[in-house]
Amino acid sequence: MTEDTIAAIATPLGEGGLAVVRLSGAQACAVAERCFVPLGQKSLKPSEAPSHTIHYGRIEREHAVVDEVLVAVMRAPRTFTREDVVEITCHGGVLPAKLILDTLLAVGARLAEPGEFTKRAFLNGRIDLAQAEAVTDIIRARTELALSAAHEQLAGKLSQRINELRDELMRVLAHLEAHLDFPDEDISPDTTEQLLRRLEQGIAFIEELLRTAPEGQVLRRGLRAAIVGRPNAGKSSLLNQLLGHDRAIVSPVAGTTRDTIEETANVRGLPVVFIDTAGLREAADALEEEGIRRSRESLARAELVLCVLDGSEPLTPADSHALEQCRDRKHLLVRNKSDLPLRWTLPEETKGPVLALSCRTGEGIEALKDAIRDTVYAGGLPAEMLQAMINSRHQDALRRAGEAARAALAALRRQATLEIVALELRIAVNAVGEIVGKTATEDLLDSIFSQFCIGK
Ligand SMILES: Nc1nc2c(ncn2[C@@H]2O[C@H](COP(=O)(O)OP(=O)(O)OP(=O)(O)O)[C@@H](O)[C@H]2O)c(=O)[nH]1
Ligand SMILES: [Mg+2]
Repeated sequence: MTEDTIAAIATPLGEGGLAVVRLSGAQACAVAERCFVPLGQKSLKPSEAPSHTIHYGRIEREHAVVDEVLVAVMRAPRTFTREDVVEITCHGGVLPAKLILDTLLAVGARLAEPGEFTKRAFLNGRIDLAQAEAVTDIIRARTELALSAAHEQLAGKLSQRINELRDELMRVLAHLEAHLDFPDEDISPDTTEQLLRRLEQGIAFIEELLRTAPEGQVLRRGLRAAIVGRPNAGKSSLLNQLLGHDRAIVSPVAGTTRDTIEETANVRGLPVVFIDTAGLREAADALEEEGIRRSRESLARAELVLCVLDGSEPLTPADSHALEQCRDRKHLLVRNKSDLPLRWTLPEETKGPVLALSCRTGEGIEALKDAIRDTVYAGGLPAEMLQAMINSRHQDALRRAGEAARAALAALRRQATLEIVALELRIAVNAVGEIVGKTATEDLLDSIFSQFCIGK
């Protein structure tokens, strides 16, 4: 199938040292050749250049110089897209890259759609769908842990598990279908027993993968942690400590923070979005009232609540109110100002440990970071599952697969006709296949690749 040759700027728009314009397709070398003039002693025309070599020269358009460049020539199939790829490295800055792109479009290339290079890598069988998604995860990773998880996915760790699961379900299905072809032969009780066991194992594995979803989500988009408590408890001081710089205003005036402040920090490899909020109390004016309303909103949306109490003063009704607000939420109780004498103990009914710390001296902050990490990994995910953290699309597909597989299991147990069992099992196999793109509709592909940036 002859596809057109696509081109796009692969680096962010803006001033920089270098920029890269990328070409991919059967005509990549021919298109580059129409505007590239080799200059170096050993520089060659792209069509004559051996694969994986770099050539110095100029891009020209109608005999006018566009920019001085290096051209990398990479021939199929050892390229990202498995097609011929030419990468033109030019001076950084908005104009050089844009003018080179315009020139390439004028001499026969087509502007690439978002994600089209990666889509070609997928369509040409170089990577599967889960690996293609890992490319976006790598680009968007905000911590090293998130990055290494994305690299595992790109390397195929998740795909391998998904393929094993699908193969296993397929084998059960093949067995059933063989029986469907010979309806006179009854399926033996032994065989049924074996099929039941294999289905149960498949379902257990689906459930294990589903349990990685929360961790996967946290790594991809960060954990939302709201810092709440009464005015002056030290919420803004805690935010600043966790971020490592003075982001929020701190003052002895109760009601200093009026608006919510969001900032992301790297906590033991997890991206955590901390939200400092206005102190919870009876509002003194309309402005504070709005601030408190926003605090409550943040509290409602947070996945973790850090409830800050001031250890140096007796608890007030406002503290009890804050404690009440987070009782049914995943939360950590923080007793701040441990550099001052402790003036209270918590009532019996307040469950969970209290982390003592001081935002003034920094004492206890590291322990709090450990505690935040533990709230995410408290489920005790086995280490090998960290290599296979699913995203929400995988989660949706696995839920459907699990449902169908359970229906198949139930049908087999109650000795329903094998057609029904096979029907459910086929739904499960297809749903699992969606994850790696073995059964992917055009719509699904569009929705995945349209989320990519142009040039990737
Ligand atoms: N001694 C001591 N003082 C602290 C500590 N943490 C905060 N403070 C002081 O407590 C006061 C209030 O701190 P903030 O961080 O502004 O408190 P807040 O909870 O954000 O207050 P609002 O924004 O008004 O709700 C400031 O004067 C801080 O310097 C601490 O660990 N020890
Ligand atoms: Mg504050």
